[in-house]
Amino acid sequence: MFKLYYAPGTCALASHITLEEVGAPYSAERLNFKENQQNSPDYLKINPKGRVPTLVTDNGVLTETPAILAFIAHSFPDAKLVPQDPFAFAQVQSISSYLCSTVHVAHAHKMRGARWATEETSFADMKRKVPETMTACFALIERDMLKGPWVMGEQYTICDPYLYTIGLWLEGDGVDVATLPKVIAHRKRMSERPAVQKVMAEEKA
Ligand SMILES: N[C@@H](CCC(=O)N[C@@H](CS)C(=O)NCC(=O)O)C(=O)O
Repeated sequence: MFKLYYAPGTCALASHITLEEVGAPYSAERLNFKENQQNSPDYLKINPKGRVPTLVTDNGVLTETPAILAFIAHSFPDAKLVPQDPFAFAQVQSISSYLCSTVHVAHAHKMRGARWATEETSFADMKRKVPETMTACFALIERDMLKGPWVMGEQYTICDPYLYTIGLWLEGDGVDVATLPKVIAHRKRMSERPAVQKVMAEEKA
């Protein structure tokens, strides 16, 4: 039995969808970011990073979305959420890492400037840059990374819920999604999946 800590509207959605896709036994524990629950003493004992997602497993605690997604996929091989072929799996990890370390970080400059600077003027400048950096990231994804119908082509993989999750931030980040027809078609395809519908309803409730 797994326990996923999440907050609505965050990158934890990718892990939540993936747990649902594979039919894993899990419970989902919602944190209230408005009350700063991610930094409560009790939560910091579980995840000292003060972030979501956190996945509590029988083997210990996992953080970092790419690691959690790969763990879930490998724990439920029948769901075939990662390719067998080593090179194809490395491609999955490459996309996952890009979403985690570049795209998510570009997005975080909108609300979380205090991670990188102290001056109010620096925050405003970082925020102004977000539409440009997110547009550039997603132009690359649209052109080079999304094979269609799924990210890796015919096989639905852990890249799909991850791209879907980060892609939900585009409008709020000031990106003109009309320039991203493949990404938007992928979002629609994802929104039709029962696992996605179930998790979205749960996170909105
Ligand atoms: N690299 C981590 C990033 C985790 C992360 O930054 N999560 C955000 C939500 S999208 C968070 O918990 N933010 C809370 C905070 O900054 O206080 C991952 O991919 O899992």
